[in-house]
Amino acid sequence: MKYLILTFFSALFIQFSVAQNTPTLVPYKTEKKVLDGFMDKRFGMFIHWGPVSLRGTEIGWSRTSVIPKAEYDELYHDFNPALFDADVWVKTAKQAGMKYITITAKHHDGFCLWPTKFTSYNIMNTPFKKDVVGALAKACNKYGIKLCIYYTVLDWYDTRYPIRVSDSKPETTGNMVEFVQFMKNQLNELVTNYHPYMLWFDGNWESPWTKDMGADIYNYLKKLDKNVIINNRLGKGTHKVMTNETIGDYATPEQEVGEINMNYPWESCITICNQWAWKPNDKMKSLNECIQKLVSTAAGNGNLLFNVGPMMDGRMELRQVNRLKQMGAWLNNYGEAIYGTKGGPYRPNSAYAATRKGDKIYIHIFNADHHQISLPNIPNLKVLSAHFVKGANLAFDQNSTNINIQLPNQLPDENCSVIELKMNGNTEMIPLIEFQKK
Ligand code: JFZ
Repeated sequence: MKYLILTFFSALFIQFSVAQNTPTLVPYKTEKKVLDGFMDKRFGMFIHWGPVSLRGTEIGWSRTSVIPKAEYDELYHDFNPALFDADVWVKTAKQAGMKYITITAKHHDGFCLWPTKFTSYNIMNTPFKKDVVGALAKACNKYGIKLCIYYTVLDWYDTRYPIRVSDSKPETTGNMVEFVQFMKNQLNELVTNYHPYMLWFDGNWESPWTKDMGADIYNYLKKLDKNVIINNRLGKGTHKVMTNETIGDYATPEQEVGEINMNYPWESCITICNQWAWKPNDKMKSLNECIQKLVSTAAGNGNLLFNVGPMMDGRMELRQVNRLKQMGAWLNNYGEAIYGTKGGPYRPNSAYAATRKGDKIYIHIFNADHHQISLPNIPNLKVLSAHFVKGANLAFDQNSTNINIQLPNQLPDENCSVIELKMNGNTEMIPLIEFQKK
């Protein structure tokens, strides 16, 4: 009887404390200066990789729909990327002008690229037997690149997660209390062992995941490392913008350049080819498209997380590496107009984009079919000089409605030429202006 009463009261107490502890608010918030530092970086590398590269189908999503799941789940026994070299990946990112790398430590298929103690479905049980996340952390440290970790909240492999295939109804066999504890254990390993700069959550759209779970994880992580940056896919709602349902520090538009937004941080994730994971003969974006994505993102005041899917042997495709190097070569010339700048003051369009820093405005030209570029005037500021970045001075005139800049017959860069306008005062507070129609 005594025991029964005790059980009754402790059950009540547990109930009560669970209810009390359910965090609907996020008491911790990443400091603005930490987020500003992140946004100054502007360009990062997304890497989607795992045993699925043996088949060349999409990571996570092809399980069941393309590859029978019993077969998909056995692929890791064949995963032996003998030519994986973390230094080569990190050097490739560096040569591309990227400042951070985000690796899929765990995607929707549940496979873990680090030696986690909490599931045997991990890299140490492949013939490869090497800690991929650890090797990247070390190489990133060596080359001054920030390591970020992608970790999805859904897991179509682990039976504690109640949904087995993408959009089916929850099964009754799952247990989200146990699953969330498993996540915390794994996140604790990741944060403690690799000290990631940022965590990139995903998979929050399925019904077992709630906003409160997101807030609980956010607070848990912030207690482990108050400076770790967290994307907005930890709460609910759209990824594209920040809403009341959002938990996290910044918005994550996917496969599109985000809208210009000076109010909160954002990062577009876009693939260099079509698929996230490697696909043989996947269509690759032209250099022109790649540079436009990068410039339009920076001009909208956002970052670009540009995705590469390495092959099953551990190498990135040569044609993709070469494309990245071409982007790096462009950034070598025009990086001052990208890194550490703000977007605007003009709203980017398909012909022009703008960035600004201090008393400078950079005008990026994707295509100009006139010998003059005519910008709406900026009231109360005077143009002191105009010249191509790393190039010739340009004739200009300024009146109450326009700033007109004369262009040569041939622009210096075939993908995107950049003009620096030096103004007689700070440009960073200028409200958004529309470019005129060409
Ligand atoms: C997600 C992942 O599923 C994808 O594999 C990749 O990792 C990307 C960065 O993020 O993309 C999504 C997100 C949501 C849906 C589809 C793909 N959705 O709701 O259908």
